[in-house]
Amino acid sequence: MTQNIFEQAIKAVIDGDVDTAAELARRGLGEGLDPLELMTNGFIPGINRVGDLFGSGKLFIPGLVKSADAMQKATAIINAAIPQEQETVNGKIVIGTVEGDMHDIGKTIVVSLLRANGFEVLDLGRDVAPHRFIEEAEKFKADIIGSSTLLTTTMVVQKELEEALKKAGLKEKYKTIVGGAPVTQRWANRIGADAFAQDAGDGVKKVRHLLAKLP
Ligand code: B1M
Repeated sequence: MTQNIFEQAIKAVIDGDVDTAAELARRGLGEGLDPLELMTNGFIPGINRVGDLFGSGKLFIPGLVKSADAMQKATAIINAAIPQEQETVNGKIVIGTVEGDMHDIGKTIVVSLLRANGFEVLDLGRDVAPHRFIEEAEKFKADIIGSSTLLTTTMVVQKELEEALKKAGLKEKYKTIVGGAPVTQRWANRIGADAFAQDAGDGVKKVRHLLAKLP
């Protein structure tokens, strides 16, 4: 039964079927499935398959956009169902997708899970320039700046953010965390980011570690 719903979710995303994706998200939650499990075993493998099809020239932009719409609809329904921690914990994070990059599905899942764990999060959305991450972090009195990127061509903006922080004399003030499909621990080390997270759950874990290191 559960396996069946995961398979249907994968198919709905590949087909770019927004209504079915939404219905499956609601049905899965209604049947008591854990929101993250539904995402991890159903919708995320679906959009990853779409990425593979697109990458190998078997799917084109209109199909990619339809699948992204189905994924976004399901993600919005599932994110809204993640139980929220009532008490806020100490820790403020500004997070965004870097300049030049419009991919925000994964970043939005990370934001939801951080909020669900009681962190205060300012979501800057997508296409965020390094100077804006810094300005918003200053205004929000953030502890951590998180950046996401899905394009290999925009990974460099994460490096520019580190450089901008150093130039402004703020590198010691903020911890930084980087993520996104092409991002690795090796990349984080190379650019001087304080942490890398593989997925949303890992993001929560790494944010906790970073906060524990703050003075
Ligand atoms: Co685009 N796209 N796309 N796309 N797209 C990729 C990334 C691509 C790999 C597809 C492919 O070719 N196989 C490819 C990039 C290739 C490369 O860079 N080498 C690509 C391309 C080429 C493009 C365009 C250039 C296509 C074109 O127009 N010719 C264009 C770029 C536009 C732009 O940004 N300037 C484009 C556009 C789009 C859509 C708009 C149609 C849509 C995005 C819609 C949206 O996000 N609102 C889209 C989609 C959906 C994808 C794929 C298929 C799926 C991305 C996704 O949502 N994954 C993607 C293929 C792929 O990645 N497999 C692809 C699901 C999501 C849950 O995972 O984002 O990795 P992810 O997030 C994870 C972790 O990475 C981590 O946690 C998340 C949850 O587990 N994580 C963090 C992410 N951020 C984090 C931050 C953290 C911590 C963890 O701390 C701060």
